[in-house]
Order: sequence, then structure tokens, then C-alpha cells
Amino acid sequence: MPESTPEPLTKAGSTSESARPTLSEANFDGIVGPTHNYAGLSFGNVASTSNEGSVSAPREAVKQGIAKAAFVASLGIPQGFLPPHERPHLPTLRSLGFGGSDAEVIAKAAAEDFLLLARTCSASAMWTANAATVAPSCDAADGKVHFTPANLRSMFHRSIEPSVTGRALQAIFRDPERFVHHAPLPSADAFGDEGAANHTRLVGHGGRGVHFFVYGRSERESEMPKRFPARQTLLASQAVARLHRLDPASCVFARQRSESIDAGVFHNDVISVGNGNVLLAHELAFADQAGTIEALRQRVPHLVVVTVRASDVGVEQAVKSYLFNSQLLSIPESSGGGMVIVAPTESQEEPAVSAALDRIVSDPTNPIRAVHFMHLRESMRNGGGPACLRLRVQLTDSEIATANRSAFYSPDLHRQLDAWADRHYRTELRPSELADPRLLEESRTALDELTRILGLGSIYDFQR
Ligand code: SUG
Repeated sequence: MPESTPEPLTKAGSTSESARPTLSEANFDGIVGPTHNYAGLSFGNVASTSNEGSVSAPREAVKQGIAKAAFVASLGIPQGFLPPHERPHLPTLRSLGFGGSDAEVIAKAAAEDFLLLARTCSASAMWTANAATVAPSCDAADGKVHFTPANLRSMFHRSIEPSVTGRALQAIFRDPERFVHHAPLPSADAFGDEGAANHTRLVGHGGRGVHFFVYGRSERESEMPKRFPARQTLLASQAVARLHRLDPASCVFARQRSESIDAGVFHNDVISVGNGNVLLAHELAFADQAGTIEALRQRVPHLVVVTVRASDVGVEQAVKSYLFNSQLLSIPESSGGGMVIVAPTESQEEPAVSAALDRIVSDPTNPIRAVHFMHLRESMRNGGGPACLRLRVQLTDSEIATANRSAFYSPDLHRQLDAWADRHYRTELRPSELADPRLLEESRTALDELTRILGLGSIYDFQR
């Protein structure tokens, strides 16, 4: 059975139903960084390793991401942006013993350990589903929005993300009366945390959140994946739930199926996605599929589970097409209501997957009305689909009003970002070009300008 506690009928200290303000889900997309490349850094992420050495297209990549965000904004959904990180990350290279001028540090690292240089160059901060876990104010005992940047400790190239992620979130959500920013969990094996990619907020009784945490690591050796790493731990998910002051009765913790991790499901958002009272999941997502769904059903009234069978779409096919790495979005009532799926075009190109999507949309027993396909090939080739590229932040109107508006989508910001990418991004990048010291300069110039566009202040080490 997944670990959970039975639901009490009332929750002491919670906002009463009538006083509960309406929540909107804002999606904060990671802007793809100027060093976007294919160095094959993520073992267990099939797309990342199989595209190692390919030529990337950073300018196209950043524009594909921004176009996706613009599309979501056009659905009437609040949309924000999180900035790329400074790459190559010179402070990391210096901390590992490479000295001299910036150009010398890069040259020495390239000569001595190219893979290490590549690890400090990844644009992986674009996948903001891994940036943090977030709890809305109505679910936290203190009535504040909570953020915990993920420590991302299982991959070195990602373990250098949390501090700048924390600074970016603090630069957007500033008011300490409303927003609580926690430190990342300790970077210990027991606390591997990959953020919101392994967390889903469903809606329970009275609009209260039901927090569904999925982890990969098991205490029993026999239950561990044999081939690929399990990145998230139960202890990490439990710590985040405690820090966010969630009601234990509204939390469900479930383990991923280890065979699916071995087939390339390195995060839960590669095999399931939830929204409101809907869970779209592959039948081989969880170690205890029936028990997990039952635990959710006890807490989410009218839970709709849309299950995709292995006989229709195999796990490998799901990983390849990223069917489940779709965004499942609620359309505001003013724009017609219901839910839509924003899926990668790779799902449309795989006949079995596109047939499964057709069946989902035409099934009247679920609220999903349409599928929109987005072209995100550059990010997809590193294992990042539509859902990887966004961090969901559920906010009340007054919280949105106090957040930093410069980081929210507008057609004007869209034009500015496109022009900014044209000025600073290369059209092509080979992994060998990561050793070019001009890439660092180009990247810093671009990021310095971006912090002004997004009104973020000085968040990068090179600006401090
Ligand atoms: O952590 N890829 C990322 C993809 C993250 C996808 N996120 C979600 N599923 N939410 C990862 O494996 C590859 C980077 C490279 O090789 O440069 C990479 O980090």
C-alpha cells in the first residue's frame, strides 16, 4: 500500500470553505539557456544519452519554449518565466581546482576533463518542473505559499542549480508575509529531491489540495531498479510535505514501478500527470497501482482516473513520445472551462499514442476536451517535454498581484524575448564548442540583459 493516513472530516486551522479564495495555476516556464547542447549527461534519461554529440540549436530551442508558453497564456492561463542559469558555471570549476582567468579556467577544464566542463555547461535549469516543489497558501497551515528548491543531487550537472533557482524564485515572489522560501534539502543520498516533477496537487474535499508525492528509491534492494538510478526518495518527499506545513491526511506517497524507471521513466511526470480531479496515468506507473489510486480516491471526490493500458501504449513508447509529459490544464470558465492537454508533436507522430489521445478526448467520462501539439524538439532531445519545462505555482489573485509582474507573460515581453534571443543566441552549438571562452561572455551578456527585462535584480554569481 502507498503510505498515507486516513482523511479527517475537518482540518483544524484551515480556511473555511466559504472564505477560500479562488486559486489560479500559473505555469512558470524555464527559458532555455544559450549553452543548450547535447552532451548526454543524464544516465537513465534515454533521450539525453541517445542524442549525445548531436548539434543543438540554442536559438531555435529558446524560441520553441517561449512559443509554448505563449500558447498556454493564450488559453487564459497565467504564465511566467524563470531565467536560465550562468553556464559554464565558473564558481563550480574554480571550486574543483581550476584557476587563473575565466578563459584559463575553461581551457584547463577542457584539456583535463572535458566531461566535467560539459557538466558545468548544461542548460538543464530550463526544466523547471525540477526547480522546486510548491504548496499553495490554502493548503499550508500558516496560510503562506511555500517553495523548496530541489537539491537535484543525483546528477552533478543539475546539483549546481538550487542556489540560483532559489534566488530567482525569491526575486519573483518577494513578500515575506505571503511567500516562504525554504533552503533545498540536505544534499545527502537519503534526501534526493527532484522537485515538482514528482509531485502533483489534486483537488480534494472543499477545494483543499491533495498532495501526491511519488518517489523512486526503495529501502528494499529487491525493489530497486536494476539498470537506471531512482532519483527521488521518500524521505525527501516527506520532508518537503512537512516544510510546506501540509496536513498529513491530505498527502499520499507512492513508489514508482522500478521496471518503468529501468525503461526510462526517470521522473514521475514521464508516466503520469494530474490536474484538479483528473489523473492521467499509464497502468504501469506505480509499484502498487491499485493501492495508490484507492488512496487518492479516498481523498479526491469524483476522482477521474484515465488509465492508458500497456497493450495500447508500451512504457518505452510512452517514454519515446512523452505522452504523459503533457500539460493537463484547466481552461478558465470565462474561456469555456474543461481541460486540455498540451502534448509534444512526438506524441502525434507515434500512431499508437495519437490514437490513445484521440480516445481520451472523445471519452465523455473525463473533462479533457482537446489536445494541442507543440513543437519542442530541441528540449525533447534532452528528455524535456512540455511538462518538464514548467513549474506550477497555484496562486490567489492577490498573490499574483504582489508577485513580480515583469516575469509574467505579455505579448510585449514575448517580442522582447524573441529579439533578445536573436541578439545573443547561437543558431548552432556542438558540444566541442563548450570550450570556447566567447560562449561564456555571450552567455553572461545575455543573462545580464535578461535580469533587467524580467526585473530580477542581481541573481547570478557573476553579477554579485
Ligand atoms: O534531468 N535532462 C534532464 C531532463 C529533465 C526532465 N524533467 C522532467 N521530467 N520533469 C534530466 O535528465 C540532460 C542534459 C544534458 O545532457 O545536457 C538533462 O539534464
